[in-house]
Amino acid sequence: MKKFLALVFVATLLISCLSACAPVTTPSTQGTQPPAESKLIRVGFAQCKADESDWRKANTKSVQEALSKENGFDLILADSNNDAAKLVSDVQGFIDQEVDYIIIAAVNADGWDTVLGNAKKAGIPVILMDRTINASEDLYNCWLGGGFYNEGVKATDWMGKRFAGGKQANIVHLQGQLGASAQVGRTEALEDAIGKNSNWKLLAQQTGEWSTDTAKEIMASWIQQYGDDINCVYAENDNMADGAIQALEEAGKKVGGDDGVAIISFDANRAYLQMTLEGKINCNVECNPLLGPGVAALINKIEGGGTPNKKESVDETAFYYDTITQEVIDARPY
Ligand code: GZL
Repeated sequence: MKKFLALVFVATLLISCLSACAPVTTPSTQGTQPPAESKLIRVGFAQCKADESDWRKANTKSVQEALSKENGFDLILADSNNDAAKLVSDVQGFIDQEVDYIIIAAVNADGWDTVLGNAKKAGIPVILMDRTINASEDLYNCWLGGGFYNEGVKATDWMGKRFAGGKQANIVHLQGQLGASAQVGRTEALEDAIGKNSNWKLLAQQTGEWSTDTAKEIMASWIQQYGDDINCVYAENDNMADGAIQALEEAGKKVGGDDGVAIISFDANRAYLQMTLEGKINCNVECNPLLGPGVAALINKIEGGGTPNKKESVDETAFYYDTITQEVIDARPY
């Protein structure tokens, strides 16, 4: 009998051990279905020009991915082709369609009072993404983007080191599309720094319209005019910095590095961080285009009855030819 009881005890112990080790099977969850069409939050997205630059492509993709049907949104994209008047009429079109929210990536900082007044009358919340505008703060719910003036300060701080000890800086300045807040902020930072440094001289300034080809043509004409006097290019985005580099190299000029024409750029897209690692771009200041998740969070906060801060700027950094590494670049999301 004792043997029998011992066997039962061991068997019981063995069964309980085996069941404790068995994999825990979670009940199979139904595939998550996006909400019914009628439940989706309809969002009108007025974009400057969806494919204008590497930055803009990454920005457009970020919004489309974050405001997907799976995430509960019905996103309608309007592309103004960088035409400020068309962008305003695109916003009016969203008001007429009675969307639930409007996102604006403004081509120009001016010209917003009337259409935003119409959005307010229609009770449609407006979120400014990326660019700021010159309009009363009660005409939009919030702004999410980069600090353009501070980006420019990061660049001019580096220039201060490059041209330390009174070394002459002869600068050519490729501006973004005139009137865009990114252009305004980055230009103001350079002009303020030039005013503070008597050894800095602005040889030429012109908009390259954010475009590689336009910047290349302008830079080629400046090389004809100023030749070897040019020792610094301040380009307000990566695409224009690339155009300037192409023109300089085709003219046989040394670019970047310790003793070439110093190249300043903005946006820090991956391909141009590679050029920074190669030493062709000396200082590349980040401007984060991945604003989609932040915009989706702002809309969800308003949907939930919350009030977002009027301004939410994203953290940004800068990269330098003599400290950047391939590991840093490989870890970057764009
Ligand atoms: C910056 C963004 C600028 C980029 C350019 O937030 O508005 O516009 O720096 C883009 O590349 O065209």
